[in-house]
Amino acid sequence: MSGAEHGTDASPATTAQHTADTRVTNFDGIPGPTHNYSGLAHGNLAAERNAQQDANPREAALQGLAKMRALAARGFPQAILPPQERPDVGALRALGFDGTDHDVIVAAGRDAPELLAACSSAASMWAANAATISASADCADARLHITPANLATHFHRSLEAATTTRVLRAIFADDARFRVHDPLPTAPQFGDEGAANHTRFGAPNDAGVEFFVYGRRALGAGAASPTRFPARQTREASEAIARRHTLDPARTVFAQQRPDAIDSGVFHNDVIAVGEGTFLFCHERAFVEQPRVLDALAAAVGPAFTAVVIRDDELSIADAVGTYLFNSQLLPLPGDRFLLVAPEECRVHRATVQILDRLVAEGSPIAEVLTFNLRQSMRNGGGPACLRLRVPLSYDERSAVRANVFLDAVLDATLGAWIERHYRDRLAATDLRDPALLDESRRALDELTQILALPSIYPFQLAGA
Ligand code: SUG
Repeated sequence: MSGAEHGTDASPATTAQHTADTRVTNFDGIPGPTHNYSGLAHGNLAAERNAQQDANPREAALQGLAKMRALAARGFPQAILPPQERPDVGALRALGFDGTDHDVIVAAGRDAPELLAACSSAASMWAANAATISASADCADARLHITPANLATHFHRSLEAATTTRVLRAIFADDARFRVHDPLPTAPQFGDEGAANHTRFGAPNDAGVEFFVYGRRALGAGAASPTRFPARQTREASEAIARRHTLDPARTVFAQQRPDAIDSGVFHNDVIAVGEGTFLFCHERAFVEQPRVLDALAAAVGPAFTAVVIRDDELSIADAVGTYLFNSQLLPLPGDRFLLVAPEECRVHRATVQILDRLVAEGSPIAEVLTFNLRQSMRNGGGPACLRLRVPLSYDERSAVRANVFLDAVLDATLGAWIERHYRDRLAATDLRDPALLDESRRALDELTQILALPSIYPFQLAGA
């Protein structure tokens, strides 16, 4: 791989080159100090299975940082999104707990441990659920549009939207270049889980094709819905995002996830499909009327569009969910081929090993596979693709980001030391009742906002403002 192709700090000489220099930056969420397993996500089989196990927040954060470090070292632009303040004392107060912050936590831990668990989740680490991003090249007003996800389906995740909006507005703070919308109304009809159900095809510099995948229609008659597990993304939400992002309807494709796939544990589209450039890698049971969906994508993306579709007899849906093969990242290599960043689980499962070996050997768009141990996140149903939010940024757009969020060797070392200093290496469900955890988290996050050169973004920082 050539340094010129992938160097992060290349400084193009002319303005024309600047605007033609759009590359996807992966913003990875850092698992927060309260990372734990509380079985909060119905229909997410890993999270349900691992409920009440002991977690290791420090290891979770270090595993995430190790992935970022390795990809940055390969020259892929890498940035970070900070964790959120947890436990969310404001949410507990809204539910009737009163007194000092410590009183609130002690009372919730005693009287409603399930509410304390929901308000303590570090789920904002899964940055693919933070927002839907439309590249400026796709938007009529030539700004990069961002809709923070309302995550309306689960209480513990809906708590993320307000801080996520503040964080994204702090990072993408230039109104001439970026438009950070409010989240959609927080109602089941507009359930929105962000980029986990959204894929952008095409070259970063040119108008792309935006592909929205929803689980159900909320209003009016129509498509079947899953019966066992929730369909988290509605078509109405996806359509609203396409409208507010000023996308070209001719370059926007909508598809429904198969209800039986959701009922088998495919709670987001990124558990069964991943796309980048002109390439889609998916399972044959990803979409309702899949051949029609692939035709629509081929027509919109153009003749270079390639889909590699894995058959059920090669890998069952259960094994796709178990290994998270499709929850992989596709990173561009020279020659329109890709590095697939997969969870380590794919290295030990016979069918996924065979599939990946074959795809690399036969010259498919997947040229190389890199796997990572992300087990702390995986036990809650979060693989490599869940942990990152793709943001296509031109040179000028990247320069407009003033926050110190782009990972380089200095930030990497600083974050590593910060994690070691502040994170516990064991967190049991009962530890959430310890009010000291709130103080530890706040200390850590206060320091992190300094490190990242961010303004006040957390409730505890804003309260005194
Ligand atoms: O929303 N897990 C998350 C995992 C999200 C993965 N993201 C993507 N596929 N993009 C969820 O289901 C579990 C938390 C707990 O049970 O403690 C959780 O919220």
